[in-house]
Amino acid sequence: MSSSSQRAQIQEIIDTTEAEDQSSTLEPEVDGDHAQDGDAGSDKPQASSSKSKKKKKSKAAKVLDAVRGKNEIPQELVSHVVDRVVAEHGPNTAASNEDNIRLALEQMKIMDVIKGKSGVSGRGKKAMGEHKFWATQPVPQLGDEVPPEDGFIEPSKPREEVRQEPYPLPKDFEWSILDINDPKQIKEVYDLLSLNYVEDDEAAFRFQYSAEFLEWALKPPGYLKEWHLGVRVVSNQKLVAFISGVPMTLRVRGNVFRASEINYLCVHKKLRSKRLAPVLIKEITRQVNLTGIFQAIYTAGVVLPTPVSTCRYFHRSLNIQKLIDVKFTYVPRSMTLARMIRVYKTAAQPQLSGLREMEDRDVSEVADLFTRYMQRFSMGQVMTLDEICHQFLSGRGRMDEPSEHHRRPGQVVWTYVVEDPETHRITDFFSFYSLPSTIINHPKHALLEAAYLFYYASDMAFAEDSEADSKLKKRLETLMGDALIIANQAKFDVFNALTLMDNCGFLENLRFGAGDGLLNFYLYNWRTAPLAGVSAVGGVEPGKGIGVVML
Ligand code: MYA
Repeated sequence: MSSSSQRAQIQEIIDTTEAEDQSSTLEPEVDGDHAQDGDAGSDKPQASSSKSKKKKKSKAAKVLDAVRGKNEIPQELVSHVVDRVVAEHGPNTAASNEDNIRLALEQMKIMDVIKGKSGVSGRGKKAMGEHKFWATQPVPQLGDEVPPEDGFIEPSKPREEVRQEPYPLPKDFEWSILDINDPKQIKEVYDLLSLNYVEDDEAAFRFQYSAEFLEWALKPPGYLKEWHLGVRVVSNQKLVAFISGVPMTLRVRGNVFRASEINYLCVHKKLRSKRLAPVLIKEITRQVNLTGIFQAIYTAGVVLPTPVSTCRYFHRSLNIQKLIDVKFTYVPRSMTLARMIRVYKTAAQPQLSGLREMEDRDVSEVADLFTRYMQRFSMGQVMTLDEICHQFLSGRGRMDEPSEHHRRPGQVVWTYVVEDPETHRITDFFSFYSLPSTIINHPKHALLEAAYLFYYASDMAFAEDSEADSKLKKRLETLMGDALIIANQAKFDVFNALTLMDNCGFLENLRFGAGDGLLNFYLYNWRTAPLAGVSAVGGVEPGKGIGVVML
């Protein structure tokens, strides 16, 4: 980026922050002026909902033509749905009428665009010229051809050629390297994220990463404190923006390299749309480059140039009554609440014999199983023993304090192994982590307790007979069935999983439902052909392109 365009960006931040400065604090507040600033969200529902309604109307008007015009629902899709409906409900229902089905599909498509899940021209893409920042970065640009070979986009530089001084911030702001070992500073990150981090489209739920979770996620072996980067207001030292990276080894198809996993990019709601995010991204890139690393992986709900894969969230309801109360789910017309509760009830105890919590003594066997299993996927994380230990054990919570409902104080990750009762070998393992969401402005419930499927493996994948595939599918179904039982015992309300790894094979039978949310995977400064996520790519089945789970 040229220094003059960079100056223009900084100027934009200076202009807006001068206004902020007069109010001296940066607490979120909603007022008319603020809404006109293009603030992306607010704590007060009236302001944000009236704003999003405005957006919805104009989008809806644009989209009707697109959906009804050349983007018609294909006849094959309509026929396929008719066949499914007839098979399930018989031929003589209103639901099996072809016109009704076409109309319903059109409405679903319109709703997708209105909710921002897809753009008029596809998946929320902006025209390339509109990505002023991303157009300058070493990432594949939207519409680029599939690369003939994998490799970097820009070559690595020697340390002395990497920019030595931090990128400038407006005069009222300063960079701050956060010390995650200091409980006060981790609490500051927690406070920033819990009020300003990712929300759903309707601003009903917002991720609430706990301080213990952040400590676990931000301190894997070899972490660098310089990659925990904050922006503070000079006058009162308030933390108003954050971005982080952690080191990891990534395999993309046949190439293995050191990379940075970038996460928790967050700008305070009052400083949105001021082009601060690009400055944070450039500064973390500089910090990462200074350590000799030039590649990164990151995920986002938004479509940027250019996803290497896209996965869909699936949700397995556990606490039906609460999920209905908070409108996370609803009782379908064909069901009653009582029946729904019955259908989603999990068994009282796990089913697999030999299932137990992972312990320190299991690390090398789990590492071996993990490494072999991850070869199934086009892209995966390569982990050392220390990393296995960190990812699966260090977030177990305080071992010396009593646990309640299968949850220790401070526990963020649950890892279970299956020990063969005869050979005592570890044949399988699974893990999930706790990531609750604040339920915004709900009179009764404050927190949605969500478990997210993390890594797993089964040695059934290495069976050599012709039945191996279906045996693995069955085994994973049982294994994940037990994960659901444990999550239910630990009082999670919902269990979430993405369409990655081998997940697509068990989601439906275990009664996961497709969610609204898509998660895009990105690689920085690395070119490779698209990887199978929500859909199959080049003969690779859905999910099997992605073997990296980002926290
Ligand atoms: S994903 C989670 C992101 N966080 C949230 O969604 C929390 C709530 N939202 C916010 O805090 C703000 O809206 C954020 C943007 C901070 C997201 N990733 O400052 P702006 C581009 C990348 O005016 P704001 C996660 O943590 C946008 O397209 N870029 O916007 C992974 C535009 O560029 P362009 C994003 O709304 C992060 C520009 O920023 C994202 O005030 C991976 C606008 O800037 C996004 N999620 O702030 C980061 N959202 O004009 C990349 C918007 O070109 C890492 N933008 O379209 C890259 C690798 C770096 C290391 C490399 C090492 C080798």
